[in-house]
Amino acid sequence: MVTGAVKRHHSFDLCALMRLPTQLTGLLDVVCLSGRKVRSASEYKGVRLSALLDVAQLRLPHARDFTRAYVLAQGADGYTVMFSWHELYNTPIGVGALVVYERDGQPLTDDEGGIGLISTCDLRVALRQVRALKRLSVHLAEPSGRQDRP
Ligand SMILES: Nc1nc2c(c(=O)[nH]1)N[C@H]1C(S)=C(S)[C@@H](COP(=O)(O)O)O[C@H]1N2
Ligand SMILES: [Mo]
Repeated sequence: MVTGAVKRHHSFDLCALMRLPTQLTGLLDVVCLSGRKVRSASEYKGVRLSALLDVAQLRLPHARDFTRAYVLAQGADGYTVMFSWHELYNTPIGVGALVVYERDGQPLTDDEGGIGLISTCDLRVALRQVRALKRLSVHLAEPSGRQDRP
């Protein structure tokens, strides 16, 4: 489930997720870009996306390459959203970026894949909500006209 530029290609099933420190969202309106409210949930339960990355550990050619690292989160249907390392570790977005497995005290339905992702601090939450989360992959953005370092 966590692949790419990481030291440990780690697969988190529901049990493994439940062993990590949990976080609850509180009341959350899931609104699409159009302003349409997809749903209103009183609570999601999950773990921080950054906690999963901490377990997998970034694999970087140079220590400072985390500055150009980003994560793609992909659903079973291919729907993909992106988070930068900075967002996750250096802005409030990271505090609210959760891999979730429960909504309103109930496990996510099979249709939702049992595991999802939600970015609760986004202005419009529905866009970076991934149903049926299948894969997190870590990448390094390639700067154009890059000079070789000594
Ligand atoms: N896997 C997956 N997640 C997705 C989408 C999708 O097409 N596939 N669409 C997004 C969009 S645009 C919206 S508005 C919400 C819709 O939420 P729902 O499908 O949980 O009702 O899901 C988001 N997450
Ligand atoms: Mo949407």
